[in-house]
Amino acid sequence: MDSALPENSRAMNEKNLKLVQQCLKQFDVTEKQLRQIQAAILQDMEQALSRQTDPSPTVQMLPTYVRSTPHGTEQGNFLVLELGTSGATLRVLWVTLRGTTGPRKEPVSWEFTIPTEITLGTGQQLFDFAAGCLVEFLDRLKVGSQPIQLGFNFSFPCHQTGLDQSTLISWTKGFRCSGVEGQDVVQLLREAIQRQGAYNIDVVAVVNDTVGTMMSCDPRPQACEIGLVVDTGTNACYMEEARHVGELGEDQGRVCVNVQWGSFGDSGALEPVQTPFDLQLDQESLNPGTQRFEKMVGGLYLGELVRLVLIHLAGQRALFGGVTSPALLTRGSVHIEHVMEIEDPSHGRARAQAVLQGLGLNPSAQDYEQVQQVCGAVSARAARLCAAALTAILARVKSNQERSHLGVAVATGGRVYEQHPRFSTILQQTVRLLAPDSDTTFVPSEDGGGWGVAVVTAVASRLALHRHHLEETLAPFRLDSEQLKAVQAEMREAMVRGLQGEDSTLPMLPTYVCATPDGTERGDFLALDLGGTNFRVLWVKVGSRSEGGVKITNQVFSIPESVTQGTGQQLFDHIVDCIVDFQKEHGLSGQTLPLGFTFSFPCKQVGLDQGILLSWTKGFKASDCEGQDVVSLLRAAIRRRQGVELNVVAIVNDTVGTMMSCGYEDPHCEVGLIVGTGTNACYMEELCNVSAVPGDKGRMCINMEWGAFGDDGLLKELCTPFDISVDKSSINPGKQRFEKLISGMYLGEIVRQILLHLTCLGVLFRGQVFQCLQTKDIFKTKFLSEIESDLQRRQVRAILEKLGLPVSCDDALMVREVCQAVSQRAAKLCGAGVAAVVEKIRENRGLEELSVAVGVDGTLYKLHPHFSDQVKDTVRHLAPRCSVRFLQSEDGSGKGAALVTAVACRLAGSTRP
Ligand code: 0WK
Ligand code: BGC
Ligand code: BGC
Repeated sequence: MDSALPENSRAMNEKNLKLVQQCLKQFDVTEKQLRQIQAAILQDMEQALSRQTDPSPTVQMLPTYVRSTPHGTEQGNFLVLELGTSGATLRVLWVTLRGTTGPRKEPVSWEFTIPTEITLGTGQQLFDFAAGCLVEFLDRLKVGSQPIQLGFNFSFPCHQTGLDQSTLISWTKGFRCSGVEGQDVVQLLREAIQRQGAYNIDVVAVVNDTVGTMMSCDPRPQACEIGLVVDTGTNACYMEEARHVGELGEDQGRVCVNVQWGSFGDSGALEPVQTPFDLQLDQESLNPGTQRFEKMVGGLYLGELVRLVLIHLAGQRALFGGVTSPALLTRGSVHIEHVMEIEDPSHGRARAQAVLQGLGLNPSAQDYEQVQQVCGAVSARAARLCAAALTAILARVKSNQERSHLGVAVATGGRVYEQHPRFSTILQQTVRLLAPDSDTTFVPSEDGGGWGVAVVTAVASRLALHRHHLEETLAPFRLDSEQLKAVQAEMREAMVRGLQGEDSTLPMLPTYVCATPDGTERGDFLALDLGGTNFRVLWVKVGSRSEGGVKITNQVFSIPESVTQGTGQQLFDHIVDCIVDFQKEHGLSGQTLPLGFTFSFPCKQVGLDQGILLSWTKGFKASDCEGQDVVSLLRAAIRRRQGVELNVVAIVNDTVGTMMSCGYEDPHCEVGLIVGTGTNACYMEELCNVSAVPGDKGRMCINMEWGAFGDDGLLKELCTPFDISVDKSSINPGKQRFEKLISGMYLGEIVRQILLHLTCLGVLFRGQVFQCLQTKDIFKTKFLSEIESDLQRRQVRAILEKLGLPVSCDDALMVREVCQAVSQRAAKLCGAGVAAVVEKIRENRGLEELSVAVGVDGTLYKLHPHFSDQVKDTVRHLAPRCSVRFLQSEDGSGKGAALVTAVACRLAGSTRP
């Protein structure tokens, strides 16, 4: 053809061609530059994940709370509202998920054009428009009044704090509605739907279009782990290890991260590949300086770039004979559709003619070709840049999977990717170039992600239902201030009735301990500590403070269940055996030291060394002991053991031992509290209030045995079906009701019962009731402490997996919430009890303000990460006129028992009363 042209016009053509090629050379991004961009994006991604701010990364890496790729089991009908993927259009879809049964059912969908005045108007206008479209769609679909679950596909950068909570960070792609940035777009949509008042629509999930695209991918044979969208805008998401997402504070499982790569380069990283056309486009855009990467890749901008190049080349007289047109000089007059048509391999030339003439230009034959080259250069650069960004994600996924070679599926969507004649090909070629060690499969999403959004909605509604069940199950555990005040008041009344010997579930047992140590005690003592987790024998040396005060040597002995649930004789013979072993071990054999016996069970004392066991608690059930004086039982066992002499001086409850032990350091310690296997409290009561003991001067320590509080049904309102079931399956049903809501022997079992209930509801472990979960006492109370002390949920997973339970992230979360609810209730009830005691002491002494210390022991109180603080908070709240210090006993109540013995000896004027 050219050969037919006169010489000068051929020269002209060549000159123009050169000018065009020279100009388009600027759009050539070299492999080196692509690799630099790949590396820069990867670095930005890692900085954003770990929330580094200096330098602040330009990709945003937003967690989406989508934690797994589709299972393929999701079922139901879902409404999907799609806003923002394809420019100023809005799409509504009705998607039916059929789980694994049967082929996919084609969604019903409708597209609505959003008027410009709406995309640039107020947020309320936009959301009312969207809600109006929903109603119009549903009217046509005749779905009736059934509750409808909606998934909101909102394709703009949002900071999500949950599947249904999402705050718009900034508009992109030509949208600029006022009053929306910084707002929760789900709330705005809910309000707009409410204003329509037509349908019962519940917005259960908001999803970015890349996520919808990824989730719409059929998981068979390979689930897509990456979602890529190139439409008016561009972006990608992928499944990241949750532990790498700083914002989440998790360490297990995965979460889909919305990369928001459109803003890459907003701090200048793209300058080396940006042309003056890019700079001009940005300056004239609605959001100059931002979305720089998107402005080089997204469909909203490619047409404009082409237009600017055409004007430039026309200005150089390289195109259209230097003649432009008003249309060509109009911003936005060249659309992505034009570019795609012009690049159409078979009809491009004809389309170019139509487009250019449509723009009022009078192109020459050569112009068509060169315009095609311009379009080709702009879109090829876009595809290559997009590929560089995608390979940054591939590199990230590969390092997460610690593999030398990666096989991964990428779900693709968006009109540019799907409809541009060469975009996807160039992109895939460039991916193979930049990531040769990745086997990347590109899977076109079937319906632009509508399906995927429905899958996420199905998952979200399942989670919402689970959350509802969980809240419903745990609500009775969340005691409010009124309920706690009622417990405090009831306990107070029961204390008074108990002290006066009237009908009360609080035995309020006199302990015959009237004085706390005054520091003059001296001597060597033996002490026994029975009733807690461990049985201990102690040798306690009480010296002056200068001699180092109290020195303790102790030894822990186990008591097999066959003994705790055998005969009394077996139990006490076992105790004496341990004492003899201890004496041998410590060279005390043959010495008769005064002995203090911490016996942590309800005993009616008639003297310091006489205590009638009222009833066993905490799993003990040795026969022939209840109703007996346990000191006599011990002495009888000593007698049975030839050649052993022991001088049992005192029997004390572990609460008393603990109070005395702490009182030795702090004389204001007048309350003893145990929260361990069992729970109980004692305190110094005015003798005049203790009807069982003659005399009205001075004080005596009262062992409340508060574990039995509520055995008359008083706590019925607070007891949940789980508490009732734990009580029923205990060896003392109907007894120790307060203890069974608080102490270590029972909390784990309450949690197990709740987990079983939630599993049967399908909330946990996918509804599979594993044998281990039906095994009594398999969930130890110490698990609560471990689980609640670990923000990273490592412990939850480790514990449950060790029990043989498969744990998802959501399961781990919920199990921890169950533990928190149970332990918090226990701590608050315990706090209400302590508040009743300190208020009683304050009123006893007619004080406006009371300052008192409480000696505390017990594994639950000591080891649980939050229990002690929650007790203190509750006491502060319920007894504001008491300033209460909690002293953790370091040496246990054995020391206290020795001190009680020492005081008894001191009062008796010898080391031997
Ligand atoms: C340690 C005391 C002991 C008490 C125990 C309670 O020395 O007297 O019985 O604490 O805590 P538990 O071992 O039941 O957790
Ligand atoms: C938005 C993204 C979206 C992408 C593709 C961008 O402008 O910020 O959220 O995923 O367009 O639609
Ligand atoms: C016992 C109390 C003891 C408490 C703490 C309860 O079961 O009845 O005597 O103080 O446990 O060990």
